[in-house]
Amino acid sequence: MPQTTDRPEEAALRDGFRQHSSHWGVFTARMRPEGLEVRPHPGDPDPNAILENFPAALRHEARIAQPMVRRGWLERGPGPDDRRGRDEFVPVSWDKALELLAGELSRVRDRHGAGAVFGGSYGWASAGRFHHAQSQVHRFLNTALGGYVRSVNSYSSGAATVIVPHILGDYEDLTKHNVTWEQMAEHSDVVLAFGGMALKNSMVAGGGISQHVERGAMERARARGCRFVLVGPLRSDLPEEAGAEWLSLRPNTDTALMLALTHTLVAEGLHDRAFLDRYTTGWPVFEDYLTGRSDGQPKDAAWAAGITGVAAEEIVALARSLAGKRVLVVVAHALQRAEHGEQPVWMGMTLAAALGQIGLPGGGYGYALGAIGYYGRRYNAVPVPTLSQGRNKIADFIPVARISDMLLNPGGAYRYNGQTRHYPDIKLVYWAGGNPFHHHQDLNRLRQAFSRVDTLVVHELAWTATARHADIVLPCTMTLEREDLGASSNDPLLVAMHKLAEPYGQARDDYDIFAGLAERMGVGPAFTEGRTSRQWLEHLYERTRAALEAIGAPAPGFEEFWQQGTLPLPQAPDDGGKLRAFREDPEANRLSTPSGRLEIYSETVARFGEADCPGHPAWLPPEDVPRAEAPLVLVANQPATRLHSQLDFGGHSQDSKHRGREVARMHPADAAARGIQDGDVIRLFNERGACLAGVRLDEGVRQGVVQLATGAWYDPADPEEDKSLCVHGNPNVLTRDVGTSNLAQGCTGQLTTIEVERFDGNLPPIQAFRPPQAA
Ligand SMILES: Nc1nc2c(c(=O)[nH]1)N[C@H]1C(S)=C(S)[C@@H](COP(=O)(O)OP(=O)(O)OC[C@H]3O[C@@H](n4cnc5c(=O)[nH]c(N)nc54)[C@H](O)[C@@H]3O)O[C@H]1N2
Ligand SMILES: Nc1nc2c(c(=O)[nH]1)N[C@H]1C(S)=C(S)[C@@H](COP(=O)(O)OP(=O)(O)OC[C@H]3O[C@@H](n4cnc5c(=O)[nH]c(N)nc54)[C@H](O)[C@@H]3O)O[C@H]1N2
Ligand SMILES: [Mo]
Repeated sequence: MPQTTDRPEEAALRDGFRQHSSHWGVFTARMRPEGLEVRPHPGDPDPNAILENFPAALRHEARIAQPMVRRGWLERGPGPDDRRGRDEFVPVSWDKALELLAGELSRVRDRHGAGAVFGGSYGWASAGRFHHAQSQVHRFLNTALGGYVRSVNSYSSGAATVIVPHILGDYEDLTKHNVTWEQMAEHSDVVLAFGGMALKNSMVAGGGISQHVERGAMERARARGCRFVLVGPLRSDLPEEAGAEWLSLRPNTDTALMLALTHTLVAEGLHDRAFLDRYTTGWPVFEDYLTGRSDGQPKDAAWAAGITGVAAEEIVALARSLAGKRVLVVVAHALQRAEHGEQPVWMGMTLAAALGQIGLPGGGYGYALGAIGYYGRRYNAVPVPTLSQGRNKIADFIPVARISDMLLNPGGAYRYNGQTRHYPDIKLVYWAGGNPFHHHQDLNRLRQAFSRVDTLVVHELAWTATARHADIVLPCTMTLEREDLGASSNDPLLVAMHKLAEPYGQARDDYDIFAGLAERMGVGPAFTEGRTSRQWLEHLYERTRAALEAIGAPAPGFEEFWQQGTLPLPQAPDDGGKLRAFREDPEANRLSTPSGRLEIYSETVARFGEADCPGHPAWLPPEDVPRAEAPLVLVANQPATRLHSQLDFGGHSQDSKHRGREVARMHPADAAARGIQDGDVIRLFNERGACLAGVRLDEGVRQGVVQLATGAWYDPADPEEDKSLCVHGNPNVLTRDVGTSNLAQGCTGQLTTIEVERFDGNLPPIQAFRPPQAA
């Protein structure tokens, strides 16, 4: 029996539970004959049900048991081949697989140079800081080849990452060291949330967190009298306890609404002129645009009503109600994952500036607050462990979401952040820790793109569509099968991630796979530095330990930490970061923009001369708008029951499916017009592709909108066919593969236009989780 004096953690550890961590939270678990038993961290006020995907996933047949090589590649050697994703696989030994791959890497390096290898390898992989697949693959390619073509920015925030340095300063300062949940609970009068702050999203945090704090904070703010206004197409984007007013608008029209709110403030003299004068640059140019002096069109409420579908009176009333209040303007990542995604980011900042609250506690601009669990918190006072990736001698890169463009147009020109660049000629693509068949748009085009390379190498723990399209598939362990260190820069706990189970089949750690390859390529010691995995953990831990010791905090040696299972990390004060300091003294604490101020007009951006991203925030009508053949807007947002595509075969994710398919939601009126009933299976389609999904009718979905989360594994009815129907519900067969603009070239996967119909045919089986045929 546990003694009552035990910390709950200690009691749990004594019962055979071991500490571990994941992007969906810290937990303890133990292996039993009946399977894995998982318990969330006892200190977590709002534990995450996504943890429930682990038990069924651990030994699921979707796991990859042994190295495999695609038959066509094995028989005919490297080269472009449209059999990828259609061919059989031949099981091979590890020795054979590593020998083949070491030979192919050397061939490509010697014949074409490291600049012909794409090692961007975008993806979330797993939470441990050492077995971090992306760091491992980059370190390996740097060591073995001298470098690789990388990718920059993210699918999360492709547009924001590029525009924010021009207009506000450091992106991390804005997202990770700014307005916190604590400040909101205590100070905000109004939270105006564009795209909301759904609790399902903040349940996830890269590197893992021990406490999910969002739910309590919104409750406390509301109890104090804070008003929440949700702007967006789905009522569920703010939790019930926020008690939010729901302002439903047409997707991708927020910039027009923000302009009209600002217009009303200016027209009625309610904007904060003193703030604009002291802290911003370029307001007069923008004001000419806002009032219509420069283009003849005032961006007033009547104008915006026609674009957004929100009544003019409602816009005016909202604007008036904001003036003089401690307002926090929140803009979700989702808004910038769309055509002209730079504009809502820029206009959100401009609206917040006009309200004059930037830099005050609980006020100003909370870009992406609530999107991920590590935003809106205090920063740790000590660095967390990270693996060095070495030096990449290849300067070439692509904006991450331009992967298909790159593979389909070697040498082709494109614009990015003021430059004209050219796509490299890629022969070999190496992926470890990501799933392009989850994250990329227009999957039928991606299939074509992957058919152009000589060789596609994938390390995976399960048979994702990406693994199925590879030439060489190397099975890796999942996090539960190895030791690691779990930590995030904004969570006060370092976690000793203990091994909970033996590797599945012949799976190996990414590190061991790369160490074996490095040895065969004559660079073994340079890659491993002579360390075992355990020795690496001790080595990486030391940096954090030394930093703790330096500030006089408890700094146990590795063994003690490892037995203890967790180590508290001190945090920096909740001081509002650079924006607070800037407000207090804009001369001493200049922002890192060219002017040192918030740039409402940017000379730099104007000089780039892009029609799709002018020198100040502007309403730019999107190309992809509802029309006769595609009258509905698809919102392809983040899934509640898993992280992206990870462990879609796990219990919690599977429980959320309907007749085995992902569930879409639509308004009852749109359904009735198409003879669709709750619980039917529907076909969603447009000129790029089609997929099936179960359907739920929901009045919390704006009319004209269909919501289908990402993450159902791509499952073509007939892989031999081009544009085959995805029978499972992956929305990326429908989305468009175009950049946000010539400025950022970010991902635009959140929205597209579609039609839907009831599916009355025989329901094709779900095959995505069955291992492919082995020869
Ligand atoms: N339409 C549309 N598309 C989107 C989005 C959207 O809003 N709409 N959102 C985008 C966003 S924000 C993101 S971040 C991306 C996410 O895209 P990804 O990060 O690519 O998605 P994940 O499913 O997390 O892929 C991680 C993969 O790593 C594997 N993995 C886990 N652990 C390990 C490991 O230790 N080693 C190796 N080798 N592999 C491992 C998992 O099995 C999984 O297949 O998707 C983007 N795509
Ligand atoms: N459970 C879970 N949580 C996650 C993830 C996950 O896979 N699962 N992924 C994580 C990752 S990597 C990221 S980057 C973040 C992403 O964070 P976000 O991009 O913010 O998350 P989404 O759920 O894609 O979108 C949030 C909401 O924005 C709304 N929206 C879409 N278009 C518009 C629009 O034009 N205007 C307005 N006003 N609203 C719009 C949609 O209704 C949608 O539900 O989420 C993280 N959190
Ligand atoms: Mo993301």
